[in-house]
Amino acid sequence: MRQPPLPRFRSPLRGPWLTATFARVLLIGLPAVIVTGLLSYAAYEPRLAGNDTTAGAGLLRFYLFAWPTSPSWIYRLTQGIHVTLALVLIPVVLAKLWSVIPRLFVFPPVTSVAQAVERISLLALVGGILFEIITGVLNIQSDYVFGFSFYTAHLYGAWVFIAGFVVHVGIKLPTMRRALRTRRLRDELHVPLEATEPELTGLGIDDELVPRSPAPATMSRRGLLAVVTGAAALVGGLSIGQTLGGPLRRTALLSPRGRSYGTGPTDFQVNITAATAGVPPAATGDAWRLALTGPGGTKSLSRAELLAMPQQSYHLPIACVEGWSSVQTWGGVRLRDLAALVGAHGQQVHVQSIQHGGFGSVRLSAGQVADHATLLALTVNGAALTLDHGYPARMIIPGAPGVHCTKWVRQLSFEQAA
Ligand SMILES: Nc1nc2c(c(=O)[nH]1)N[C@H]1C(S)=C(S)[C@@H](COP(=O)(O)O)O[C@H]1N2
Ligand SMILES: [Mo]
Repeated sequence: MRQPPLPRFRSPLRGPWLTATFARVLLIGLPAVIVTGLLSYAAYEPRLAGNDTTAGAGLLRFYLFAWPTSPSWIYRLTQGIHVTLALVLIPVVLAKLWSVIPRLFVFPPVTSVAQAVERISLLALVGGILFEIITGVLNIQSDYVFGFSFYTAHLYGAWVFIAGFVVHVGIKLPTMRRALRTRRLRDELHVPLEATEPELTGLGIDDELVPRSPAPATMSRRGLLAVVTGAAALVGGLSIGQTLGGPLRRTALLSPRGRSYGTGPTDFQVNITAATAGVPPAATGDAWRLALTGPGGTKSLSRAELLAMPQQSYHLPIACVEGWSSVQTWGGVRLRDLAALVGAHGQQVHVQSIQHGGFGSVRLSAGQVADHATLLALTVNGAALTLDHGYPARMIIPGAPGVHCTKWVRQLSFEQAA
């Protein structure tokens, strides 16, 4: 017989129904976070050389499909959901962890093989989700404080978490459903503090969550649910503005890149400034030339020559992995027109920036090169690009993650699609 929890966990609110109530929210929300997260990985076009530098990823470097260029807001949507929903769910995750704390202290910890599997899956689940929350939040706060790559870490962490999540749901789904049948949420919302009693035991559902010697309630169950819901709504409310953009950007108080930047036509956020990227101002001056290479040879174009080519303009978003996005009107030359100048048709491209390292190099798929709206942008909102937004020229690719919209482009090498 397993020992019930230690007496120090005395909150009368803990119990299988409460845990199952949080679980139900996570069961709906977390799969959406997982799917949009895996889509975000796919959006990086990891099969193109150099785009995914995850060391030793092996099977984890999966390839889903060529990331589409249409609709142009696709990554803005998937990554907006990924970041905002994950942030909103943090209070629910913490509340659910709090509700099951006594389980961590049950002794002996393991009495059967099935239980050993459950315990290990819990380790992956809890460790994985805490790791993903910490790396994710630090990333959107632009604090790349760890000594490893965020992408690598968040991807490995995701697979550990997903494995734990799948096993946990498989084991616990029946328990959750039985526990949810023990009370109705609607009824519970009418129970005031004075009438708040511990959940019933002896129903054969997770008795160890219910305290043996409960303390008097200091908060009703509906009060706790209101606090958690309120916290989730607050986090969501202070974050969503960074994805929606426009005037709402000012409300994104939790997002460092979510607020306004500069004035005039180029008043929108800058991810990494030219100074931070180590782009020497001289390299972007009048001597700058764009180098093109392709099967038909090489070409070198000045900014004036680029401006003399047919110009297109499109209203397209930059959608960063960090969750923020901004939609601007970009003007410039079609990438496929540049490809044609060096005899490239149906080829992919290696984009290189003046910036060395960092996000200064990316490969775009043949589909991205061929899209009519993929631009080498020279202007934004009718004005010349500013240095921090990528002057003399930057990539703008519909539907792609912001990180592929390389700034300070110096070379475009068209190559045979892999
Ligand atoms: N050369 C270079 N290009 C870059 C980056 C960079 O650091 N270096 N940052 C990328 C990222 S992560 C994003 S989200 C967008 C942001 O564009 P913005 O700074 O104009 O808002 O630029 C992309 N292009
Ligand atoms: Mo980004």
